[in-house]
Amino acid sequence: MINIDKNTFKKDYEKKFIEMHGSELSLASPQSKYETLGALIRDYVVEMWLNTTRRYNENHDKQVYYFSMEFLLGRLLGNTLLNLGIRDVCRDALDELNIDLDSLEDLEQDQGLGNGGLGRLAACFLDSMASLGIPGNGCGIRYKYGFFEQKIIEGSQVEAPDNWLRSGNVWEIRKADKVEVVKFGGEVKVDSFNGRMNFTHINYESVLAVPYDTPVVGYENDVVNTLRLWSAEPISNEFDFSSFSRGEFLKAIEYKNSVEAISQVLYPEDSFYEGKRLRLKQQYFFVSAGVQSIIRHYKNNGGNLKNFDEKVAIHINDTHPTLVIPELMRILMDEEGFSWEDAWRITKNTCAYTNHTILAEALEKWPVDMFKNLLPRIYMIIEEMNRRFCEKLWNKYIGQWDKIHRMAVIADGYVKMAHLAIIGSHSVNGVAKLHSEILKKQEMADFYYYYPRKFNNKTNGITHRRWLLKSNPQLTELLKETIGTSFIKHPMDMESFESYADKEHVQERLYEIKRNNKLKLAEVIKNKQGIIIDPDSIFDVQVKRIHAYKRQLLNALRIMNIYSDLLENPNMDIVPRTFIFAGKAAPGYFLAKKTIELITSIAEKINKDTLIRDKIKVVFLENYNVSLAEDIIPAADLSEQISTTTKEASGTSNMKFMMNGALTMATLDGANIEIRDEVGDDNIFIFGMNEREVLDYYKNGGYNAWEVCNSDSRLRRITNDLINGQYSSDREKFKPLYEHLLTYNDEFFVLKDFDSYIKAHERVDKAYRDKHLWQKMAAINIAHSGIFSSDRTIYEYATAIWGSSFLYKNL
Ligand code: 26Q
Repeated sequence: MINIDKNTFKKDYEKKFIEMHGSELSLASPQSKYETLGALIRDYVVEMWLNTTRRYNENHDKQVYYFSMEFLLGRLLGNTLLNLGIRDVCRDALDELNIDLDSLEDLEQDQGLGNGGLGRLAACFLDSMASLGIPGNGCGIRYKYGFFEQKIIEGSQVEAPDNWLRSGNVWEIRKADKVEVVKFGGEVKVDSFNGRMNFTHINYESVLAVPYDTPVVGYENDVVNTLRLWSAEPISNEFDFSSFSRGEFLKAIEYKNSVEAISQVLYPEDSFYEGKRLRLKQQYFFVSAGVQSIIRHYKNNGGNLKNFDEKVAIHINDTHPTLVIPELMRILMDEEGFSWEDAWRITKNTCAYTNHTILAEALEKWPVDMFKNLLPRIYMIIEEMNRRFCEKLWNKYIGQWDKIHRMAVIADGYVKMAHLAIIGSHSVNGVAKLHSEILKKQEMADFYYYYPRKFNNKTNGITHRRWLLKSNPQLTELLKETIGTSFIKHPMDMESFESYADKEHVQERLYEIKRNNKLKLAEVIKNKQGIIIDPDSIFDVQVKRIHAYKRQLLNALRIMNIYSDLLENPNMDIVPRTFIFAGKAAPGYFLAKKTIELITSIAEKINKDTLIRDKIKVVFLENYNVSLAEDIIPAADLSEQISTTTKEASGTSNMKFMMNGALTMATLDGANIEIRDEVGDDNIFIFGMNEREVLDYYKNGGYNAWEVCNSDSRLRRITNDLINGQYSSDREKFKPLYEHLLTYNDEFFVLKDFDSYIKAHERVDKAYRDKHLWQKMAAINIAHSGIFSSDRTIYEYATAIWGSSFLYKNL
């Protein structure tokens, strides 16, 4: 623990300021005050960081490496202070210097190196690993530009680059002495020596991988783990300056640019795969650098590669880092002289894979020609893995060529990454119970029957430190006052809050806290977009990536329906509502962008209609990111989790909302099912088709959107409003959405679930009118949210998959 009092902190801060800026603190800019604070905190952390690393090395603890293309950390200052246990001291000390900690925290740029759920999950996992004292490391890419910045211009999404490193990053340390070299292209020379085949990679292009380390501070436990992100740089001897004088100027620049492109930008694609060569390059780049550096460290620390798998666990976050498997094989065989069999055993015991989606369009597969050309040796290894695997299949499934073809790693001219990940790992997991079952029964059934014991479930979680302690201080206070502080280290203890659910004074407090959070969000919305919203209306929130399967369109149609009702009857007695949306669409995803246009058009129309007297308001908040989520989620009354059943692998915002006392409007999809199981049917609003009905439609067909539409006058009216100029003078504008729903028989069944959605919202209105009932339901949700702490999730990964040692069993 850092033991520091206010006065020492003040002195340290003033000293640090002068050291960095050589000028008077009283005249300083806010940015320089923020940078000083960041640098000071980093100094505090460094010693603990060194100690943690030293202890891991001395104990030869088993290390976990979480490989992920995305880490969506958000801001680090507030949470680092919180975990160090010095946020209050720091706040008081700065107060005395007339500096407001909150406004300094607001100056930090979000570290937005992720698209959505998968990237944020990786960030929550890092926090939980450190807080449980698990020797755990993150490994990823230091994108120069993170996830794009979204601007809404005339109602449409416009993308701008996220230049998050513009003013530097106080949290990272460039480790110039820990660089690795990654090789692309070229050919493989094969010869044999003493009966052993030798593979030599020649004529390749080298890229320098430079690591930047960020400390990951555990909660009040002296643990500081490491997130290592790799940046691509040209190798100076290949970027040969003498070539300039030989007139090869362009070639040299081309080399430099092509290398730097590798870590230039995060692909803004979520749940959709495109066979882009640069993305394959990104994948091999960070995987190769990561695996090489793990092995280098392992050997330097006296480790014997024969028992590598006993001392190292590598986790593969979706298929994106699957090349870990052939890369580890390559190093063990080509560089360390292991036999195929030994290398394979070690690799399989080391690696574990998590699947995050069942959407077919998200499954990665790479064209063989592209693959071979970029990674010739890795391709050879995969070919051999495939050959051996298919041989086993032939022996087991004699004559079942279809099945063997379906399961092969290389087929139809593609390398199938999920198949590679499954055969090369000892564990394959889904991220919620339903999702894991669907993987076993449907998507990966062939593999499940072949390897029944590999498959398991690890329901996702979220770190309650960021999503409760940090983002909702007043609720945290109430919990401390009622049930004590044990829930902080043991989130499952939140369950004892349930006995307070009936108590009127607690209900009152919950109401007040929610109202304060709503006022704060209303202020944010006013400042950001100039819209005034009513804090006494229901804050009805859907924030997440914009995607057809998540069905923002269903939500939009409902609002259109309420609006037409109000136009007919302006005095209709409804509970006032504020509909809040936020989320980014992939830049090339036409229908998602149209959906944003529709929502902003509805907002435009409704918000200026004075006849309905502020009964409803619609807000689309620009540029959804982690920091905005921290403002929105604590202020929500209702959380919209309305994906087509079977499509949302888990969802994690559903857990964040629940923990903050929002009630959930949900289909029985992903982790919503487990939330329902926790709180009971009376404390959640469930609607829509179930798994069986949806799967039946997919299997047997029979969905007819026209029929559903024509038999419901409300649907006829609102679908018509999409094309009759009601929301845009350009009648063509929303026609693609209309056609998607009707002409193309929408595969996500929006119209089919409409009626049941409306009815569920009538139940919401009824419950909300009873203030005590609503707060009681909220309390029950809060009380049952502890199981969705990522501490629980990580505990399960660590015990059942990684075999980690623990410093703290915070459960
Ligand atoms: C793949 C290939 C090429 C380009 C991009 C991609 C790509 C990038 C990101 C594919 C998928 C993603 C992200 C997926 C994701 O965020 N999935 C979500 O993961 C969460 C954590 O498990 C779940 O809660 C969500 O249900 C799931 O949608």
